[in-house]
This record gives sequence, C-alpha cells and structure tokens, in this order.
Amino acid sequence: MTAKTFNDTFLKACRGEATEHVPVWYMRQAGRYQPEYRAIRAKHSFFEMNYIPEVCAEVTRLPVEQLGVDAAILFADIMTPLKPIGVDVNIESGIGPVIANPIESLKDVERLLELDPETHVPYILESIKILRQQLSVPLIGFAGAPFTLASYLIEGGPSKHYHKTKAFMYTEPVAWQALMEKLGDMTITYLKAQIKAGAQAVQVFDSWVGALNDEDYREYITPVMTRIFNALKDTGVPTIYFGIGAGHLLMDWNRLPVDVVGLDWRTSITTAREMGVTKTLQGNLDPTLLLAPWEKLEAKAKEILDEGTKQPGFIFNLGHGVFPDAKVETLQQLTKFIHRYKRDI
Ligand code: 1CP
Repeated sequence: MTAKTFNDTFLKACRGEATEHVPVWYMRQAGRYQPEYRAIRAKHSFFEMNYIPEVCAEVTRLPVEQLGVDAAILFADIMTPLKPIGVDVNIESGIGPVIANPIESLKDVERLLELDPETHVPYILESIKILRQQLSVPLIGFAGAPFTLASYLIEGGPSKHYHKTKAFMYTEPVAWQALMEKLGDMTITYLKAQIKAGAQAVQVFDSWVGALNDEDYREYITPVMTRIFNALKDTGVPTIYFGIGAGHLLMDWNRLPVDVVGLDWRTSITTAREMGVTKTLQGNLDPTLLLAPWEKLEAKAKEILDEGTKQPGFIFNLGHGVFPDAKVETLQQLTKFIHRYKRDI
C-alpha cells in the first residue's frame, strides 16, 4: 500500500488552530445507511463485528473511503466495554442495547468487574493498531459517559425520560455514587488503553445527560466528568464531549477540562458563543436535514460554516448520528461542499 499524506486537519482544529479547510466527520458515519455495512452486518451480530479486528477495521474505514471525511471513528459501541465486565447486553436491530440484568441496587453495582483492557477488550486494541497502519486520517477513540451508560444499565435499554435512572440517582445516593465511580474508572482505563494503542483523539458520548437540570448536573455529574477529563490531560490527546438536548448545560461544560464541545442542532453556534462558550466547537447540522432537498441542506450547512469559522478550529459534524434512511450520495455531496467552503470576509 502506498502511504498517502496524512491529513491532520481534524487534530489541528481540535487544538483550536486555523485549518486550510474545515474538517468534517459524521457521528454514526458507519452504519445501516451504507449498503456495504448492511451486507457485513447480515453475516455477523453487532458484537461479532467488534470481536473480529479485520471486520471492525473494514467497517471503520468504509466511510473514510466512501465519503472522504477527515477523521475515522472506531467501530464499536458505548456498550462494548460493559459486556466483559458482567453486563448481559445485546445490540438488537432497530432497538439498540438491551440488557438482561439491569442494575437495581448497590449489590448490582458491586458485581461489576474492574475493566482490564488487555484481557477484556484485546480486539479493540488490536483493531486500533491495524487501523493506524491503514488510515491517512486521524482515528477517534470513544467511550460512553457515566450518566449515559448508567441510563442503559438501569432502564435495561433505550428510554425516553430516564425515569428509573433519575429515581435511582435521587433515592439511592450511595449506590449512585458507587456506580459513577466505577463507570468513571472504567471510562478512564478504557480511553487510556485506546490512546496507548493509537487513538489520536477521544470523544466521550453523554447523549442523554440533557435529561438532568443544571443543578443536578453540577451535583451528580460534574465531579466524575472533571475526573475523567483531568485523567486524560497528560496523554496530550484532544478530548471531545458530546450530548443531546444539553444546551442548558453548556456553561458547565465550558468549565470542564475538555478541549472540544460537541453541539446538537438545538443550540446554534452563535447562541453558544453568546452564552459565553469559549471552547472549540464541533457540530451541529440536524441529521434530519440529510433527508431534505439539497438547497435546504446546503443553506443550513453554509450558515453553520459561517458561524463556526468565526473562531479558528471548527469541526463540522451532525448534531446527532446519521439515520439509517440517509443516502450515501447526500453525505458525499455535503462533504464536498464543506471541503470547498471558503469564508467570505
Ligand atoms: O461510525 C460510528 O459512529 C460507529 C460507532 C458507534 C458509536 C460511536 C456506534 C455503532 N455506536 C456509537 C455510540 C453510541 N451507541 C451512542 C452515543 C452516540 C449517540 O447518541 O448516538 C449511543 C447512545 C449508543 C447506544 C446505541 N447503540 C443505540 C441508541 C439506542 C437509543 O437509546 O436510542 C443504538 C441504536 C446502538 C446500536 C448501534 N451502535 C452502532 C451502530 C452502527 C448501531 C446500529 C446497530 C446495528 O447495526 O444493529
């Protein structure tokens, strides 16, 4: 294989540096919208795709080759490290993670094992090593944040209101604290192992933490998130924090020792800046616009680019993951548009 020049635009932007073009990658850029993904998935369960490093690497590379994005994200799930530490989880088609043994008490929290990446997720580390040899764009490692992981562990699967999770947080403070500590430790250990294996940036997905108000966020979540990002500081690898419907938490996020904040589409970049957010931003096209007429999609993408590039170091992304009914061609066209964009000053 001839080595292509390494495209480090994404890493520069993460560090808040000016870039020649705006880097872009898409959450869930590997997934059911790709015919090639569906063909591979038809042959394997979700976790099997994780366990076979060649398959994991192939699925990770697919959107990089197909769309021309500026970063790859390791193909795995936020549930991947939970399975080997004692959680009976499966990823069911059209549903997501389903857990057979949800957490109900301190005893259940205590039975979770401590993650040992070399023995529990060697296939993840191997996939990262393979990918680093193959990719000419940076590889993003990732993990779920404690609240979002806890929501699946307590609800037993996807949820709308996180009712059981919040009830557990309010009524079982000792067990909740123990759970946050365990999941915090796991996240640190897992991300450090991914970085050691070669991940060049890491994103922490706190998709559902917007279900909390700002006061509860500060009391129950800020300590563990501060600990996680502080622990990653000395790796020198950029960190990204993302959540959905979390506009009311942005100033709390701005105070965390994280490098990049990921916005969903509900809060515009201008609004975030007016609120006082100073971090490098990533986002924030509504993924539903991928299903809209091109003119509408292009106009919104341009608006995001105009707002995002007012400060050096902006990363274009969606405000949440690609839906299965999006078209590969739309994402190809969007990527080209972003790469060609030049700010009119
Ligand atoms: O390209 C990539 O982004 C692929 C890697 C990836 C990532 C980063 C997958 C594969 N999942 C994730 C993160 C993830 N998983 C999050 C955080 C981001 C987000 O909010 O979307 C969450 C909440 C999950 C949990 C999960 N796993 C869901 C959501 C369920 C819910 O509560 O609504 C689903 C549907 C899954 C399964 C899954 N994970 C990944 C894929 C491609 C799929 C589809 C499953 C399939 O093929 O059966």
